[in-house]
Amino acid sequence: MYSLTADQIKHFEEKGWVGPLDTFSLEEMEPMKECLESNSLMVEIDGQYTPNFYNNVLNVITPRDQHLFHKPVVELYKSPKIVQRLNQLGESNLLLWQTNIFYKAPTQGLIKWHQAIQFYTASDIDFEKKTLVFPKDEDALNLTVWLAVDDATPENGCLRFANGTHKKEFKVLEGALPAKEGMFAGIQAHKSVWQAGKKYALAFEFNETDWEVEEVPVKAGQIIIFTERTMHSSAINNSKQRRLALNARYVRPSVLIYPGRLKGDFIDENGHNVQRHFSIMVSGRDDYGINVIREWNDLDETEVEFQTMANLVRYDHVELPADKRQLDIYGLYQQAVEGDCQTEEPDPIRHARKYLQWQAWNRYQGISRAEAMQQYSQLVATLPRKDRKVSESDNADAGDGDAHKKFSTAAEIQSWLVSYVAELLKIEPDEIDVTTPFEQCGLNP
Ligand SMILES: O=C(O)CCC(=O)C(=O)O
Ligand SMILES: [Fe+2]
Repeated sequence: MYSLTADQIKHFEEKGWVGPLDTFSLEEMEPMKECLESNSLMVEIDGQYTPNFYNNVLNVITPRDQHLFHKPVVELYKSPKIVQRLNQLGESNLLLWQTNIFYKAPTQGLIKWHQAIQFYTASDIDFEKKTLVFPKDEDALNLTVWLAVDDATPENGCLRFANGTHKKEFKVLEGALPAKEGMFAGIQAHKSVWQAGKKYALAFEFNETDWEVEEVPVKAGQIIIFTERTMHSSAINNSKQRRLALNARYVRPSVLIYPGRLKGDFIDENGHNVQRHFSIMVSGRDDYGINVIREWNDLDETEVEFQTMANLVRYDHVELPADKRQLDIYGLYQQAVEGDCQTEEPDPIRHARKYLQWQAWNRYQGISRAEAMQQYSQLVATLPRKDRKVSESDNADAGDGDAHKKFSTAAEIQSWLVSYVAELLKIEPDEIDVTTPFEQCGLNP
């Protein structure tokens, strides 16, 4: 039983947060760490390197809700080591509804003072738009569990809390802070995704000198739990290494999550389409029936395979082939995600590449999205891997442990590819003629 001591509960009630709490060993953290590292790509935005994460259920680049697709992430947040402690603080019926990645590259990462509650009861896209509707006769409860993936220190920008602020709601100053100076402007991934296209960010009437501020260093595998009202912030990463952390939010099932859904409005406050979003009951039961609650996402096998293969391309784990087949990959991807091409024919002279891509997409006109997904997966499976880092679901699909093997020669790569392709085509490996290019192995339409 992972329980909080009476002193820890008192600390939480008085200060609005408790931690650091020993929770996971480094070995227990490893699958999640490996998963996030292989499913991200460092990109340069405005001169700063930042990881891009793609959400395979919501189909958008975002550091949010990776747990909807990646089991190593969700498993940690469903763990009794976390949930039993939350039960002591909140109540027995809890839904896990959101996770976020906070990646601070060196010299980045200032996060200004904020209270989580305002992000969900107002919004920085539209102050009327809400993410959570709390029942009128209940105290709002939206607990955050912040998990350190790397050690967080005062030098690299660990969390700071303003003790006792959870007992107060701070006034929101509408239209006072331009979006580019908002809370999360110090983290490129958040700025370029969450604040993109917005005019204003949330701003609070809050002065840190009025409060006792406490900085909380945390070791990898430890958590901090805090409430929806506790004011928190974190400083710039002044170290030479990244500072990676993951948080999750939990509410009671009586809280309506994404109320717009009921009216067919699936665009949330970050501009993400949440039609396929779901919450996970991590303890107790749901007596309300107002939310989309599932054990796991609704992607079928074909789509999981497709997303896994698309991640290999997105995260640069495969060598892309030269032109024609690269265009096939593009065309199949578009057909799989969007169906038939509806866009206008680009000018072949002025936008030559766009025109070729448009043509490639149109080549698959009329085939179903599932068929396009299958063809895409088969095609990507033939591409040589750049490294052997693969996602968890990909490991599971390989099923024979081969996914961990390191290849050092072209012959080894060829032999692995041949057996893999043979398996896909349901033929014997020696039926594949390795002297002719793979295009002739029946993988292409
Ligand atoms: O990781 C950080 O520094 C900030 C995290 C945060 O704002 C949160 O978990 O709500
Ligand atoms: Fe926060």
